[in-house]
Amino acid sequence: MVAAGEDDDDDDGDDDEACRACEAVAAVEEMTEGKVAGDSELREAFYVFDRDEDGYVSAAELWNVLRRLGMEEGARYGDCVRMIAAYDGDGDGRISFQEFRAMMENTV
Ligand SMILES: [Ca+2]
Ligand SMILES: [Ca+2]
Repeated sequence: MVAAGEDDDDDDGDDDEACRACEAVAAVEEMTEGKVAGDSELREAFYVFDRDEDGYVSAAELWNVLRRLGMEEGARYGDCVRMIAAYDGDGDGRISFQEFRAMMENTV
């Protein structure tokens, strides 16, 4: 038996959020020229996002970078918050380098 409402769920959001995350990943891939990035390349990309160099990428930092990359349409602040939340393994509201690396490895 198929649960009612399944279609509604599919229409509603998860794909969309994955797509937004892909934009961030695509931006990083562009920086690393589409290669599978090594640790040092990932770290470079990470510091592009980590504007204040505190070792974490916040939603505001992600938002800033995506806008600078010309993704104003796709990157609203609320979307960045959700993107961060999707990969924020320890729930502190920001992306550490380890979480960033996991994000890249998951989406590529
Ligand atoms: Ca930061
Ligand atoms: Ca975190």
